[in-house]
Amino acid sequence: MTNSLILILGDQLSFSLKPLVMGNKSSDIILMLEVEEETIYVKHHKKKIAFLFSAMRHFAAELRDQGWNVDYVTLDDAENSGNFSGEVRRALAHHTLKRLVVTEPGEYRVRKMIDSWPKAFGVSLDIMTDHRFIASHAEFRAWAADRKQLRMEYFYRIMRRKTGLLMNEDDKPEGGKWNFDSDNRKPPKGKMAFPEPLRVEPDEITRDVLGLVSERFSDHFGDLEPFWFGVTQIDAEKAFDLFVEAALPKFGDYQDAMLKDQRFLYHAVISLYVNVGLLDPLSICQRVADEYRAGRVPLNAAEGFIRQIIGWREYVRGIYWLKMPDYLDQNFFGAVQPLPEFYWTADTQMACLRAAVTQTKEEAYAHHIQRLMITGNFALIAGIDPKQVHEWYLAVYADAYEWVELPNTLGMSQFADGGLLGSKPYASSGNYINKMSNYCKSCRYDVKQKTGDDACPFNPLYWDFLVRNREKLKGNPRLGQIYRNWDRMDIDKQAAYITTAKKFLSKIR
Ligand code: FAD
Ligand code: DLZ
Ligand code: SF4
Repeated sequence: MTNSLILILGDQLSFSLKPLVMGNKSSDIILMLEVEEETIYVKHHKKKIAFLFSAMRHFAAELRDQGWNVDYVTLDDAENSGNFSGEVRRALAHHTLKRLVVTEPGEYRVRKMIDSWPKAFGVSLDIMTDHRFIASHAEFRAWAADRKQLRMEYFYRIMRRKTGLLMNEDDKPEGGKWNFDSDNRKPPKGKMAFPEPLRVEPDEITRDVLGLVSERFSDHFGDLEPFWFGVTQIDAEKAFDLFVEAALPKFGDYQDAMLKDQRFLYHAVISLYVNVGLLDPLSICQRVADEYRAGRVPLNAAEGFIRQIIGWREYVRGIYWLKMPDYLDQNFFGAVQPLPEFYWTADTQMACLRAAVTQTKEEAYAHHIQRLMITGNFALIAGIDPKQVHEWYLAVYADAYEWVELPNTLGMSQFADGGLLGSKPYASSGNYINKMSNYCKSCRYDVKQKTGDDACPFNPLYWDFLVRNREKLKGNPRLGQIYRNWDRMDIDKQAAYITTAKKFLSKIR
């Protein structure tokens, strides 16, 4: 093989990458780049930048230990041009190489950039499949091709069969059902003990990165310290072990629960590691299936976890690559309101939103139901421009990369694709939040009040959203009963809902 420049992107920190397995340590050069453009195309949370840079630097050091020749460009390198294209051009010239090898990138934007390089730089380019995913783009396209509705559940069954995870010898799902979601909706009750995710003390490499981030990104959202994320494969595996031992048995039962003083509950807090390659998705699912077979975790927990990874995670990636680039501009409801300032400041009297945003600011983490039913739900029913909502989610979470964030935000949470991902919008009144959390107990608003100045804003906004978008939603069979309830409502009550909603909306605008 000719000598090659092997580019490894920030979310490709896996030793199993095909270019690494196939490359030649004595003749190839690995290129890793810290570039300004990637940090500011949305202004990422400080903790997210620090996590990525430190994980990249640790990975580069491990590659060097393994005997690779690594060209690592730091952000503060005086020659750094600030973007992938400029740095690849510089490296090709500097190392006098004519062949470039990359693993397919996660994001469409980066793919377009890479596709332009052979012509721009006069090199041959080999884009290798990212085998860390279970379904290839071609497989997903083939599955999607002859379907009117692309429901995750059916795709998930194919992934179960393909991987053999939680399958019996006769090719039937373990426990006789594919999905135990209905067992995963217990509200939090009484005194419960919660494990904490692994916290890793920053080492010298991380401390250097923290210095750099604090100096260069002081105007970005979020608290840089305390910084406790793991930054190596070993750290990530320890974090996963801790989750499996301490939280996984209850993961299923309380997946939808929310508590004011418990930020992680029984969630894994591993998405940031999986998404950059420090944990392998299939291996962790195999481990969870083994735990079930050994009788250490119940089926609803094991199935619930595996579904998130080989179901949802693979499915949203498939949707992203199927629908980009048009997907970015979807806005089914024509929502145009700006993102309220409290998404950045947490300065709101709504206790649920205050808690979710404060936690996001401090940890660069919120669990799924906070993202979907608090920040997402509010943006949906308040009519916020879905692109602004998307850019917020992409910036503020340590695990956010467009391929996974966009379908979750624009599709699942904002219904901006008109129902490709979900059969109905995830819109709810305060009642759902009150049932699944303890936020309402300490809120200035009253969740039981439907209208007036003290009413929980989710209550009138919920109806205002449905009424405002009736033309678009009236054909949805899952909303028929809800619209009938509205139509049966006393006209004064209807008017009070709409007036309260409009008054609230004008206040936050
Ligand atoms: P757990 O609840 O413990 O779940 C275990 C794992 O399953 C996660 O680590 C993750 O890898 C996977 N997973 C769970 N749900 C999903 C999902 N819907 N899509 C993809 N993977 C999933 N996840 C991201 O990884 N990056 C994002 O940018 C992202 N943005 C989101 C935006 C919105 C509006 C919503 C509603 C969800 C988003 N999710 C995103 C999905 C989910 O919220 C996170 O994966 C999860 O909260 C991560 O925390 P955890 O590791 O504790 O997950
Ligand atoms: C998100 C991110 C950031 C903040 N910085 C870098 C970087 O400096 N270098 C890098 O290789 N990748 C970075 N990333 C990830 C990329 O933006 C991009 O999301 C992935 O490469 C997916 O295509
Ligand atoms: Fe949120 Fe409404 Fe409950 Fe307050 S009362 S915490 S705004 S759901």
